[in-house]
Amino acid sequence: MLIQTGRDGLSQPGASEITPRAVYDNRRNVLKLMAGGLAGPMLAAWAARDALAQVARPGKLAALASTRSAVAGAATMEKLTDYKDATSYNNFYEFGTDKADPANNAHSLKTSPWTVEVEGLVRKPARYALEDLLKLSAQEDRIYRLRCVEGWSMVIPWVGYSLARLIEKVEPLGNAKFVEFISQADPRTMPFVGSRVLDWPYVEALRLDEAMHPLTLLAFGMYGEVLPNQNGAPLRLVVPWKYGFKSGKSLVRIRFTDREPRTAWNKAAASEYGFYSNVNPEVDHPRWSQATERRIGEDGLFAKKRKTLMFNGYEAQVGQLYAGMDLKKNF
Ligand SMILES: Nc1nc2c(c(=O)[nH]1)N[C@H]1C(S)=C(S)[C@@H](COP(=O)(O)O)O[C@H]1N2
Ligand SMILES: [Mo]
Repeated sequence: MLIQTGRDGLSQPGASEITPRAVYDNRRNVLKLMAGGLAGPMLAAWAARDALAQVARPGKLAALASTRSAVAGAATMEKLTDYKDATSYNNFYEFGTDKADPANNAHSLKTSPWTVEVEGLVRKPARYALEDLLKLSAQEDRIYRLRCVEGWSMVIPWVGYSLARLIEKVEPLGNAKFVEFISQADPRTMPFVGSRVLDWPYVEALRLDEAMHPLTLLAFGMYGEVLPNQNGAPLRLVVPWKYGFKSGKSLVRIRFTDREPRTAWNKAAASEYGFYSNVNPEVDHPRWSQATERRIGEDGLFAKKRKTLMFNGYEAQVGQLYAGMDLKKNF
């Protein structure tokens, strides 16, 4: 890197000298937008970019090039969870039920070659090689909270694009109402597949309009790199306004249906895990409250719990999807 000497002769360069031209121009555009009242989302996306620039190749996995996203998440201004925490405290039951199991065991997951079958009620069913899915749309940075039904949360910079891009490609038929997301279930590479905790493969599902919502992210990476195995490599869903379990990992099949699918957690305990599973501090889990959460990385002796927000803070963006629904009944 070229060290420039500032105008005053000391090594204090002016801002315009250390800032690449494009970045500088962009900053000016943001200021212009701010004057026009359009800056909220833009500024948030800008902050996301800045936050990301501070974590260079944290996991030393392959870099995944991405662009600033026009879809701003509510968590954009929050402190990112440390990469180490985000990759060592996980739920991925195919590798064990302890939070440390995925990081310890997921090295056996074979992520290449990888294909995703898109099928069911669509005009253009297709089998996509991972490479083709990666190229289907530009990869974007999205900072989202992930809030587990167990009461912990993280703030993660994901890399991916809106699932809507893929859905548009396959052209759902008029009678398609739901989308099912099916995870890999290979007992040779996933030691807990076959255990009795869940019915395998792990299945999650969304209503078609939820799946089409721009916030619903098909993620291929995090922290500027490809996904680590324990976080759902090589591709997963991230649905930021729902409890973490709605975001299926290591997906191999996406199926469009006319009936509400039964999902893995719903099959395991129907009274505890409903189809919608929207983050809702007013609806307790039958065995514990959902009113507060513990942010991973803030768990010192005096760390305060945080209040859980309706729809995990994304109410302005997704509240409309549930207008008129009784969210206590449709939990
Ligand atoms: N295939 C699969 N996907 C899964 C799970 C799982 O056990 N298997 N756990 C879910 C749960 S409960 C949570 S909280 C998130 C955790 O995602 P993270 O590892 O990125 O924190 O993944 C979800 N997706
Ligand atoms: Mo979870």
